[in-house]
Amino acid sequence: MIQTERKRALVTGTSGQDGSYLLELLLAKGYEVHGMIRRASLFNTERIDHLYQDPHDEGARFFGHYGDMTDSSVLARLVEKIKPDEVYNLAAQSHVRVSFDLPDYTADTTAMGALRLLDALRDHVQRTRREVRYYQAGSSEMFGAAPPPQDETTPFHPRSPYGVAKVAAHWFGVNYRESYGLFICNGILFNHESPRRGETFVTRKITRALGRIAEGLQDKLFLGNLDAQRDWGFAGDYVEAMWLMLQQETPDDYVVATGESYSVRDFLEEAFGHAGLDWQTHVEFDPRYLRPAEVDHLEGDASKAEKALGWKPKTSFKQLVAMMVDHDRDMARRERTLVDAGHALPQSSRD
Ligand code: NDP
Ligand code: GDR
Repeated sequence: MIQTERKRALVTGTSGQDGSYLLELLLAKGYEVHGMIRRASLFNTERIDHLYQDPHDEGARFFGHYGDMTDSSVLARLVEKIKPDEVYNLAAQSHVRVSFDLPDYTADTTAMGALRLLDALRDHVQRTRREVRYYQAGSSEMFGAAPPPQDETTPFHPRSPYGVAKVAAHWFGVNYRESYGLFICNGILFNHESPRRGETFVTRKITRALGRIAEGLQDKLFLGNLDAQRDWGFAGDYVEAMWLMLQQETPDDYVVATGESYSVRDFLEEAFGHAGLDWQTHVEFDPRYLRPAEVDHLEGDASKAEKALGWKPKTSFKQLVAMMVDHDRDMARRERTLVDAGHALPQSSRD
């Protein structure tokens, strides 16, 4: 019997929201997956701990490696050592408002990091003549001020250091594809959320606070601009589009979105409504959460992805909100039990 070799994937940003869903997808498809993890003084792998496999075990298919997008030598070493068939570049300083505080670092990880990885790939492919397929995690933030609906032909007009860095990473990808014939796909993904979403993004900030409010653990939620409109989908659906892009005959760039947009106020209405609460009695304005330049309205047209990849979102806005609220109410109930048992929980100020 002919034994076909397993596909090997290298994923940066493995410990993030999308990394965790992509890891599940690739492992379910039989891949050997190598995840790049950056060193932190505390464990930062909570989202992927359930996927941990002892590398000593025969049959282990997930392997973690220390690395950082700011360190070109480790990127080159990982590509050489792993010899991946597919590379998914998900690592980034991904918080838009924080990118105004950390513009240099954001550009270094998000734009230059992508370039470093592409360069490692280029050397590897030129030397070994192997085909390696590369996915770049681009963002609707690249469209910024361009009016909706946005698709692959919409000109970019980014409004933050993060958006500008993602535009650079996008064009580095296009340039390396055109210059060196590499198989590079740029995904242009609109906002996607889940119960694993970082707690400082607005959807999760709302559902976490809502759970705690329902359990009497906090009373107020401070937010910035409630008028911004976003096209929110479910992260679990979106990682499938990433994988599909790399399975095509030719590399291309695709918008991935639901085609519907809602304001932050709509999200509050839907989330608090699902829990039978009135958001207006709990939400207060804090100008700290305003951005120097805002992106007002994102709504994607993903018809190209539907036609070429056969991809469509499976989860509706209503289902997404309910999933996040139910998860975070459950989390708050557990927190309540600990508090009732006399454990004082520290309040996080990182919002
Ligand atoms: P997260 O912020 O949840 O995850 C980002 C990941 O990048 C984390 O694993 C993080 O590590 C890692 N990382 C950050 N800086 C570095 C660095 N210097 N070196 C190595 N790793 C680093 O983002 P998401 O999972 O939501 O998004 C994945 C990618 O998709 C990002 O590039 C994001 O910009 C992009 N994107 C996201 C969208 C969304 O709506 N979620 C939409 C469009 C694009 P650690 O865990 O240690 O912090
Ligand atoms: P975004 O997501 O900037 O779209 O980037 P975020 O959830 O941070 O903001 C969405 C909108 O909500 C408004 N907002 C607030 N945002 C936060 N974080 N905190 C608040 O208190 C708050 N109040 C109002 C914002 O002004 C904004 O208009 C996300 C990230 O995942 C990027 O990495 C990704 O590329 C894009 O989505 C697509």
